[in-house]
This record gives sequence, C-alpha cells and structure tokens, in this order.
Amino acid sequence: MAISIEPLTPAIGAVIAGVDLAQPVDDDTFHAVEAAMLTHQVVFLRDQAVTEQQQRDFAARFGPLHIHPIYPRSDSVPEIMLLDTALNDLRDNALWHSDVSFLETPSLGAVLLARKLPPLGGDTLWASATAAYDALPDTLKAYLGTLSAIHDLAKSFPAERFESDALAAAKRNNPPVVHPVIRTHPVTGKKAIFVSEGFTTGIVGMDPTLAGPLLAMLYTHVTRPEFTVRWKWRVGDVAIWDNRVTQHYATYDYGNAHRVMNRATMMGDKPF
Ligand SMILES: O=C(O)CCC(=O)C(=O)O
Ligand SMILES: [Fe+2]
Repeated sequence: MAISIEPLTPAIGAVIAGVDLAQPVDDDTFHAVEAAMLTHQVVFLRDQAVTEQQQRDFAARFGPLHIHPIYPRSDSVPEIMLLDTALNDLRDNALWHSDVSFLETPSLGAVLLARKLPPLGGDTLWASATAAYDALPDTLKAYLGTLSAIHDLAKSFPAERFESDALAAAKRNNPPVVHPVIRTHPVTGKKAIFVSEGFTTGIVGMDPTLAGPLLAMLYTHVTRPEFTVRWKWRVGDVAIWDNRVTQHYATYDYGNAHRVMNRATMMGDKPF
C-alpha cells in the first residue's frame, strides 16, 4: 500500500496512511515517516494494533530510548512508559510542555499510542515552536537569541501528586538545567522557541519581575491557535512528534474516566 501524507494545518500536523507498525517496517517506509515528522512536527497514524515490543522497536529506529525517572513503565518492556489515569494523576500534562526539557539532553521525540480512551474528551494539542519563532519581529528574534532559560523537573511534578521517594530521587538526580531560549533544530536548521510553561522557571541573569512576563508572553505566543493542531484520539492511534520544536498539552476534561496511553521516548541531543 502506498504511503500518503495529509497535512492538517499549514503550521503543524499530518495524518499518514498506508503504514502498519505491526508489520516489519522497511527502511524506505521508516525514512518516509521520519521525513514527515521533520516536516510536519507531529504525525498521526490510525488503527495501529502494535504490541509494546513493536512500539519500542519502532521508536528505537529514531535513536536510543529514554526511561522516565517518575512515570511507571511496562513490566515487560521498560522503555514503554504508562500514562494511565488509574496509576497516576495526569493533570500535570494539561499544561503546555516540551517533554523532559529538565534534562541536559531533552528528548528527540516520542511515539505515543492510545490504548484506552474516555467516551469524550482527552484530546491532545501540539504547537509548532518554529512557526511561532518565524512570526516574531526580527528585533525580538535577535534579542531572544542572546538569552538562556532554566528548566526544572520540580515544576511539573508537584510533591502532593507524585510518590515522594521517586520524586525525591528524581529531583536529586535532575538538578535544574540551562538551555538557550531559541534552539536550532539539529537536522532542519530551523529555529524554535524553547521555553514552556511545563518546566521553564526563569531566564539566566534576569530578575523574575522581568523574566516572568517575558516568559508568559512567549508561552501565549507559541500556543496561538494558528500554530497548533488538536487531535481527537481513537484507540489504536499513534502520534509521533518532534519534541525539539513542539510543545503539547493533554486536555484533562474527562473527570474520572479511564484513559491509558503508552509512550516510547527517543533521546535527543543538547540544545544549541
Ligand atoms: O496523554 C497524552 O495525550 C499526552 C501526554 C504527554 O504529555 C506525553 O505523552 O508526553
Ligand atoms: Fe508530554
């Protein structure tokens, strides 16, 4: 079956048809998916009856995988992280973020599979931080290019909602890190705004009274509707996103309904 790629908005998102991740994926197909991810920043595949092993093995073609310091993982495939409302309070993903930016080397991207969904709600949104960067005035681009920001795991894992031993260890092992406010994509060379509400806590050398409003302005700008796509999940959908140049937001509008997602996370390199 031929692969087709249908963009969802001018800025971000595309649906890929004609790829079955439950079958062996040849190199040409993999590279077509990878190229679509680089172009559209998040891509969606319907009806993927993949096992945890197949999801892990496919994600590993993008690069080495990351094991999250806090979220639970599958017993049999530890690289599969479980986002299961029965295991964790997942309200903290209802905040715009780029995954694990609290690491020196945040993730390249992720492969996320919908396993169980609420009857209604639980959509996920992605925003293009390159489209947002491109829309800035040149003088602001130049100024932001001189700044670095602080990212801290503690901001998105409030002590009252996460098991204290794992959280305490994760905080010890992950002190705050510094990344450029504007990063350059290592493959496409595009520039992106790389601060997000989820993990950014300040700007290096700038008083919080100035840094706070400046960061708030950037968070609002990146997530303007023009730069976003909203996905309504069906069980078996897979999303693959480029975490270096996007932010995402998992809506929490489904009360006590059970929602289960499996994520494999690819390691990235140091932002520059
Ligand atoms: O549950 C979702 O839809 C996405 C959650 C999230 O932030 C992630 O998988 O990185
Ligand atoms: Fe996330």
